[in-house]
Amino acid sequence: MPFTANRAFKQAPRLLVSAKDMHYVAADGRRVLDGTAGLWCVNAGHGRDSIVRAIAEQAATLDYAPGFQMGHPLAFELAGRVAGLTPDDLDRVFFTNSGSEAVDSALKIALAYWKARGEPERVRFVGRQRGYHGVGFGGTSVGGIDANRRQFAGQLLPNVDHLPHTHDLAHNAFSRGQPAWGAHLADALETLIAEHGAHTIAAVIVEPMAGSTGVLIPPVGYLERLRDLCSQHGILLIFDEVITGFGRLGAPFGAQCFGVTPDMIAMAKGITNAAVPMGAVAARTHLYDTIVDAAAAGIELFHGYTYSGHPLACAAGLATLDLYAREGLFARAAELAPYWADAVHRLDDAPHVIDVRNIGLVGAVELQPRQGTPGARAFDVFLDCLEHGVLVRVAGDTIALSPPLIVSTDQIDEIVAAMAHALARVS
Ligand code: PXG
Ligand code: PLP
Repeated sequence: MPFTANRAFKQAPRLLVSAKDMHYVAADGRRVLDGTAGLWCVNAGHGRDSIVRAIAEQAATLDYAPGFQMGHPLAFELAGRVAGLTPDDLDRVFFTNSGSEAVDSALKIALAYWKARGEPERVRFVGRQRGYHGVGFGGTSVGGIDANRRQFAGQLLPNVDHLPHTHDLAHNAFSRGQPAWGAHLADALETLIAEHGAHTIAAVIVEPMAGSTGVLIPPVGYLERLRDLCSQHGILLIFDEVITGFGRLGAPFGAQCFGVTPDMIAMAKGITNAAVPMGAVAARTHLYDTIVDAAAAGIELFHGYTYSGHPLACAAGLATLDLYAREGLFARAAELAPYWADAVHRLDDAPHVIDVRNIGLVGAVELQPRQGTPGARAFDVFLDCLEHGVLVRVAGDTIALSPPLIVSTDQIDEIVAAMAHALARVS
């Protein structure tokens, strides 16, 4: 099982058998309120009729079309629709099947770009401590979660550096929205540039808001500083928006929420409301043009997946983007954000809590770890909430909350009440 304690799970399985709108139904028949949008991906809520219908109709019309040297219209239509949501000229879209594949594709596009530009020595990647960029060898290498790297440390990509993360409770505990402290941490890129030379650095990749590691919100001015340094030194900036894309922060992408435009965006999850697996990379037009124009006749980018632009995923994606627009869900997330902030910060004084942070429709409650057993207390909170009918997500000693964007204010209160009760009950 993926990222699961297999032995413990098989002793006491937790199974979900159906879902509609804001609720799952567990195998024992109990309804469970979804406080996590699945794994940050079901942004429009579950089992939405228009998406279900689009997938069913597509399966009956064109189940699969080869994507190598062939195409089908829906992939181009969806690429155009995604380009309509991305900032500036990030208008060239490459489809993958997951966020991990989107990240690895973005890293390869960066290398192909510099080779096409005649700067093949630009191969170095810079990630960030505590970053999560999926589980491919590229994503694992630029990622900065120790536990995810340790088992594979002997064979990760060479020429990778990591910026420091921005989480420091001495300075930014209990922030509402972006913390005021920490922009200077972006200056660590200057040290790496001084050490290796900008001419060796292909790209910097960061999550604008780090999700998996326990929700780290960028300090005011931090992303701007990274952008400035990258522009100054000709380094590509990649935002990994697998979680922050498609409305989670009250805008189509984190790039718009924070007002900082990268050169590529990796995305997945919410692109199809998770109904069919799909990811994508959006790149600035000149990246595409440079790679294509520099190539001899024939294939320009030696990269792609059997299921790139799969018809069912494209149908689900188009229906999903229609639904987001029809229901104004990105704007809805922005409108709910202040209510959400007030609600999650009611947990500031709950037992064991050492930090509460929020942005858009994301909240995080960080707990004092139990002596000698990191993560155990948070896991008990997760189990308690689940037992009482609310799904939350554990990342180390942090509980992450990220409900579908259709959540009601009553349901927000229900999620927070379940957390409060669980925190009062766990030891
Ligand atoms: N980048 C980022 C920023 C992600 O959050 C990936 C890449 C990889 O995507 P795929 O589709 O290959 O899983 C992710 C995925 C959690 C959790 O609970 C987060 C993710 C996946 C599963 C659980 O925080 N993020
Ligand atoms: N496109 C999609 C898919 C959306 O969900 C939204 C807003 O929720 C928008 C565009 C922007 O819509 P508006 O112009 O109403 O802000």
